[in-house]
Amino acid sequence: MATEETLVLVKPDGVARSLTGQILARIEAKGYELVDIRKFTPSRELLVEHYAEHDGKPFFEPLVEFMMSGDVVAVRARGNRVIEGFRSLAGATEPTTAAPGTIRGDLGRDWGLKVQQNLVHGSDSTESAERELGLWFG
Ligand code: IDP
Ligand code: MG
Repeated sequence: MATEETLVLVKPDGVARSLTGQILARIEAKGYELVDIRKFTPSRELLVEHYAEHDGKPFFEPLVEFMMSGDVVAVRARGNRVIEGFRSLAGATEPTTAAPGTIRGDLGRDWGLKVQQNLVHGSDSTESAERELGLWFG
């Protein structure tokens, strides 16, 4: 069986709040492998590529600004159905309504800002995962 890979990002709010270890521990405890990990402050160029699908939306510029405001931890995670599995671990986009038990539901805060600072990113399809892993680890 082909083993799948996904891109997980611990966003700057997660790194600044020292939640990286807790977040990665949940991924490992679920049985996924942390194949590669990098910590750096991403460039605008990388983020504009990464979030290309959201270009033109009202939260696009605040999102890019937020993501380049500090270090991000990028993770290549591997496992059976890890793309869907990590999205399930992460929970819904909005921290306020994300289910308890999920990363965003348990740890995410609503800061009342223009962008949802929701701790993590996870690729949403095999195509996105391949594209995003190329951008962040290529
Ligand atoms: P996802 O991260 O759950 O896949 P997307 O819809 O792909 O959510 O949006 C990318 C990121 O943009 C979100 O994680 C969040 O940080 C931010 N975002 C999405 N929708 C909104 C919104 O309506 N207002 C503010 N920020 C948003
Ligand atoms: Mg998304």
